[in-house]
Amino acid sequence: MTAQSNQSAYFKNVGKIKFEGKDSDNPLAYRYYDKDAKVGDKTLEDHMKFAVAYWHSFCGDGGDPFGHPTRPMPWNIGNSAEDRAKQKMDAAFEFISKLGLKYYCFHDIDLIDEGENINTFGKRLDFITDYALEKQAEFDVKVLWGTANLFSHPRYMNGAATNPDFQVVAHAGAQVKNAIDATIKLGGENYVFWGGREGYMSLLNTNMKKELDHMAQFLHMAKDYARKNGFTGTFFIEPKPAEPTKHQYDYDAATVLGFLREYDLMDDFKLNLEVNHATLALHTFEHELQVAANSNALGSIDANRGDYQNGWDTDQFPVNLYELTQAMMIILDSGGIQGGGINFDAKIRRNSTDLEDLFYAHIGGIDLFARALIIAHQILTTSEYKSLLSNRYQSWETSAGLDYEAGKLSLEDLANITGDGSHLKATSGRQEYIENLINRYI
Ligand code: XLS
Ligand code: NI
Ligand code: NI
Repeated sequence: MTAQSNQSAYFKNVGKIKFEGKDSDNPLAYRYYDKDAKVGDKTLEDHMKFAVAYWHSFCGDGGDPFGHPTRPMPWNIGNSAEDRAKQKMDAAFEFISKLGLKYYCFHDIDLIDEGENINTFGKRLDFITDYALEKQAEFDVKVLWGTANLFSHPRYMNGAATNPDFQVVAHAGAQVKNAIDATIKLGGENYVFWGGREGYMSLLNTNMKKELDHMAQFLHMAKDYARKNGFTGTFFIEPKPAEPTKHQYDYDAATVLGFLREYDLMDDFKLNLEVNHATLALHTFEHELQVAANSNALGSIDANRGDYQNGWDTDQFPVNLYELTQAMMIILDSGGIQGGGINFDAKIRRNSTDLEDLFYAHIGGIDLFARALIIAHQILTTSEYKSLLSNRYQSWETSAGLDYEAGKLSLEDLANITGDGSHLKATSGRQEYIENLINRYI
């Protein structure tokens, strides 16, 4: 803890995590994340804007459908919701500042328990956000994004903005209004919508078109309210194909972009892409990044990884350098993340029960991102990679190719140009050659 704070430390065995370089064998040090080091024209810290996810790190207790909580959470005691919320926040800010990070992300219900109704919850949010403002100032920590949890409470079992019952939609609206107020009050840079229950289990009881129209209406109302109240940040939609519903409306990046265009939301919304959600949709993460970047909508990232042997959102911390390097190549080449950052939407395993495990997990993830970014930058700026890629499309630089791209050719023209087709030759895609190139830089 810093000298200013009079709270007792929760992570007593851990001090401030420092950069010690790649030869360090200290498990509680950064080996690659030297936050002030420059990659290209930006520091590592500015490239990545790492955030800690309040829910996994300070609320998740290790319980699963087969077993009880396992996790020691010394902050989770106290007589009142207010006491518990303050202690949790003390632990969170101690953790974030010891990691040397600048951001966190939250759902409304992560900050404090809801209580008996939406009015109680509103008052409690006012209380805990007052405290959060003090902590943010003390530790120089900011909100990357806020959101409302519209999926845990039983009232949302049939959906929130897409609920068949208008009264539930109205309740969701009240909750989002409060969550937007909280985000604005805390200076949040972005606001996220992840549609946990926005989708369906069976089409037999679902009017899909009506639900999609309602969801779009809801997003417009949320955006209008936030703008009216001075919010200048970006709204993000976080795609996920399934879980908890069988068919999530925000299936993947391409689906969400189609939705945003259909309902005229592209000016205010971008995408928050999560690694494990991409792989659940049977895409690579870099595919999702590229789809978003194509539409100038690569807003933010939820960092984690899935498990290739099962089909769940396991939300593990990232460990795969080759895969992450490919992702960072897309991010760098498309001009970077727009407005958001890299939020560790990841949880330690149920049997990781030392308080320090949360540090190891984040240090590993942060170092991996730093390393992947440095390598990706080298590949893009010093290797033959970019020219290999552009050479593959060289034929488009001919006058016929340029005419095609400018829309000046017809199918008859193509038939004339190709003649009898006898001049076509096989051109290798050289995939293995390029795969080896990436590995050389790693
Ligand atoms: C769940 C989502 C969730 C969002 C925020 O799978 O990843 O954690 O990021 O509601
Ligand atoms: Ni997420
Ligand atoms: Ni997820």
